[in-house]
Amino acid sequence: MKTDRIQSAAPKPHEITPKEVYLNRRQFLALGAAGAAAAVLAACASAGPGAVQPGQPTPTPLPDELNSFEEITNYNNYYEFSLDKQAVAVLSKDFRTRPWTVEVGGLVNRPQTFGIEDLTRLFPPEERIYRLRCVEAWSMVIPWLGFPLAELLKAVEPTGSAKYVRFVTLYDPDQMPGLDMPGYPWPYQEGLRLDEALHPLTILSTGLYGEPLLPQNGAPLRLVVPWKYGFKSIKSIVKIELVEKEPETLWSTIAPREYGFYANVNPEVSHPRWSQASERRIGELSRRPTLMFNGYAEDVAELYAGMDLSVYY
Ligand SMILES: Nc1nc2c(c(=O)[nH]1)N[C@H]1C(S)=C(S)[C@@H](COP(=O)(O)O)O[C@H]1N2
Ligand SMILES: [Mo]
Repeated sequence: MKTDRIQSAAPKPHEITPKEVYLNRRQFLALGAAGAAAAVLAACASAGPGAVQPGQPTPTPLPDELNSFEEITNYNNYYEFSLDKQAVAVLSKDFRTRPWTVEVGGLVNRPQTFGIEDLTRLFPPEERIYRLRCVEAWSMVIPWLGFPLAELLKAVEPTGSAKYVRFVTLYDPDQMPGLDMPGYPWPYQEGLRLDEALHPLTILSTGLYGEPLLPQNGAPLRLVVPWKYGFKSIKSIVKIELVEKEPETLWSTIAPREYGFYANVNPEVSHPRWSQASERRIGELSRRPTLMFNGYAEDVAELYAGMDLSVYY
């Protein structure tokens, strides 16, 4: 990815001095749901599914600060490499992210295979600062670079029968030592309902902190769905398929009671083995309360109108 294409003047990881720039942008862009929706609406002109509910500001009980580049790139869940979060960076160091193609097909009028360079040329990355809340109850704040998944999906023209989107990670035992582990139905797969996939907050990320993604964060292309538990944000994607039925996912295959298809962040619904009411923000000493839909309720709650959120965990 050519970083000179990036519009935002994002600082390099070692240039942390312009933090105010990030903090100001953060307040506007993403962490306040209203700000994010306003930015999205300004960009899209039409009130899409992310429309702001007037008069309902999202309560932000504690200020959010960006996690450091070092934190974001050295504490990773990427089971294809290791279950040890601090070992992933080293084990994935030589992962080959070029050449790389992403096959986009299924129930679409214009199936296409995109080279990774085609994607960043067609859909120039923009900055999105989002919270990432892992189902294990830790969290970070990450300045992603990426583009709305909706733009890619529109380019392939989903047919009327497409209802879900299925995502698949690369399966390469030569490069991914964790694939030897028994008990995991590789390749890693995830899915979204089509309206979730088209939501303006849903992005495909190609970078963070103004730099191309490193392998441990899912280079060269990973999904980011900020209101869902982190396991939905599938890494190193090689295939995106529009389908009619709810797709199987790796985690819901292994433990359906623990990792449901929707996996919306919900402080009121406990994981069977621990509470989800609070979280440990990496770099902080005390826990902070977990926010409904990870703080993006204003933008996304309407996607689930009429659904019993305690059941659709
Ligand atoms: N292919 C793949 N994608 C994955 C995972 C994984 O093990 N394999 N882990 C998920 C989980 S549980 C989380 S919390 C996030 C972590 O993203 P990060 O390491 O970039 O912070 O990636 C998600 N995407
Ligand atoms: Mo996670």
